[in-house]
Amino acid sequence: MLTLTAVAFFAGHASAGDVTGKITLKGTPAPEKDIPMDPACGALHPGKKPTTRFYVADASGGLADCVVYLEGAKGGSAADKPVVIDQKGCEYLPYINSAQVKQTIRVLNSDPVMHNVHPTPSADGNKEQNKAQLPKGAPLEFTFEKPEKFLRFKCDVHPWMFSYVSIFDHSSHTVSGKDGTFKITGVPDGKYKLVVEHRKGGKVEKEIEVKGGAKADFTIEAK
Ligand SMILES: [Cu+2]
Repeated sequence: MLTLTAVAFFAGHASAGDVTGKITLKGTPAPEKDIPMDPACGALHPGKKPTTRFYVADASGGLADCVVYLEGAKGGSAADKPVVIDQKGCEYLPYINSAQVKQTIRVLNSDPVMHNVHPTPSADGNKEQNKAQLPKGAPLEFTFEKPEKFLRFKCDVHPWMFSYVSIFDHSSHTVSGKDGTFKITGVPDGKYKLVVEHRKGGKVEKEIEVKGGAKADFTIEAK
């Protein structure tokens, strides 16, 4: 009986799989800071005090909002769906995103207030733009031509509003979820450098070998 691997070999197809793992926060970061929202935005958070979102970890230490990618990966699947960022309660959701070059980044306004969406890229070839968006206004769309880490979106009306989108020229990237886990799908067999970057906690990396998949866990130290 042929194993699946043997079938793939005889069919002449290289094998591929998912790269998965979990990122755990070590140590205790400084407490998040209260955001002094204006009354119109503050009213969208009844009974709550919005805070910064520098370190978002669950009870088990699983660290969200880490950008995870294969360094130097090539090509991969086309990014046919947009990355969607909402403005809700005068915050950008999600706070951390990843996208491919030329992939549509669609920014919504679910708020009853006006926002002004202002990406401020730093890589040559990525265009700074600045667009007002009416309350519950039509979506705005952005694309970027060059790879860039943590490309900042800000709102010129509300100086506390930020979102960061890391742009890649390949499809092997993702952002860790609420429980700190991640999954990069469809990675061809081979050796790679798997990199985890947290905007405040910095960068860690591991050499991995994908053979129909791979698993690697990481720790980020609070700074
Ligand atoms: Cu705003």
